[in-house]
Amino acid sequence: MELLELASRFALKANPVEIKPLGEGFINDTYLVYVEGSDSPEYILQRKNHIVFPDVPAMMDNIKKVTEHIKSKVTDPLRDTLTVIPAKDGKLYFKDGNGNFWAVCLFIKGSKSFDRADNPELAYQGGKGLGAFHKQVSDFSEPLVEVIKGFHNMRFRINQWEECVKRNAAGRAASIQEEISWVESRKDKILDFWKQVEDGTIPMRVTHNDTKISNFLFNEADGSLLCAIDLDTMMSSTLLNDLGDAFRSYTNTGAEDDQNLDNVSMSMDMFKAYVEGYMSEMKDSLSESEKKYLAFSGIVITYEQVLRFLMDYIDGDIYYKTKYPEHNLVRTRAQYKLLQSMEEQLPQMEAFVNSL
Ligand code: ADP
Ligand code: GN1
Ligand code: MG
Repeated sequence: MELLELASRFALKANPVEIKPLGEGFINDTYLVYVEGSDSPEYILQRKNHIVFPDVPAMMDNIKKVTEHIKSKVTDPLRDTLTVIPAKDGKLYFKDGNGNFWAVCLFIKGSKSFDRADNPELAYQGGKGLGAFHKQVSDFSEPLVEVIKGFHNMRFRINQWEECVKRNAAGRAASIQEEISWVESRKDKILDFWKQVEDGTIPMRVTHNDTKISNFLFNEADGSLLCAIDLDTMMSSTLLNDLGDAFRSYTNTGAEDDQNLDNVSMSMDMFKAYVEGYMSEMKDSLSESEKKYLAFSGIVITYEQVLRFLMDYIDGDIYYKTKYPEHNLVRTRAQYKLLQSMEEQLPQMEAFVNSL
């Protein structure tokens, strides 16, 4: 089916006239939609990956409920969160003849996004934005569907990892023994931490679960944070997962898939700025256990990302979009370099959090 025809299945304000690809997401395909009578994009059209998200209707229901909740709290409901545009039949998605699921939301004008934080002010705004988001959803009490089973559940991930290495689906395990040992040698430490989520010491809350910098929109005019986007993975989790994933993204001095490992390290300046921004919104709402593990959360999620990229390499590159044959291995090594940098700087990171 033509993209224009797909877009026309949704309740747009005018006929769609042009569609352009957008973004570098690893999971979905994202497009800008232009309509009659307007020179700028009015909507975002996305093919939601139904292999990764097995129940797209339930996922869209999550997004609709949470964004409606946020809209009731903000000053500009059309810019301060996503707006889901239903299909003409009222559903929150359209399923095409090939079994693909499509969804549309409003394009937020005057916004911009980043792939990397190159100054502390941006990191501060990002942290403040995540804090504001956590505050907005803190009293959302309806149950959310678990859109991806065990998504940031470390015990689930480590079990999945062990099965993956045993299966050795693409026959690559023998050539990456060193990389495998990076994951193996840290399993116990990560599970020791995770036990505190399992026994309730660290609370479950409504969280975003994909808080990399490109999943937030900033105001083009003044650089302030507008809102969290890419809400597909919203579900119940610990907010430490959101913080950890944000540290993994905002503090990296290199790219997530940097081939030059000398570029990659954890920037203490970005970490401090991000935490300051976050605390400006959430300081009084965190439990003692959340504060205690705040700095460590970066290690947890970066470890998980090493595991996930390497697992996908072992499986034969079936989950993440890749641009070249060894891409997942390059990603693994770059994330491992970041993990080591976080491990080295953990005492300073913890001291900073304690000083606030
Ligand atoms: P993906 O799943 O491919 O990562 P995202 O939802 O994160 O898709 O969107 C990719 C990029 O598209 C974002 O980083 C942002 O630049 C832009 N974008 C997405 N949604 C909107 C929106 N509603 N308004 C403006 N820009 C958007
Ligand atoms: C994926 O969809 P995108 O590109 O925002 C992934 C995240 C990873 C991230 C790594 C549903 O995010 O979990 O952290 O890539 N999303 C899913 O860049 O697996
Ligand atoms: Mg994204």
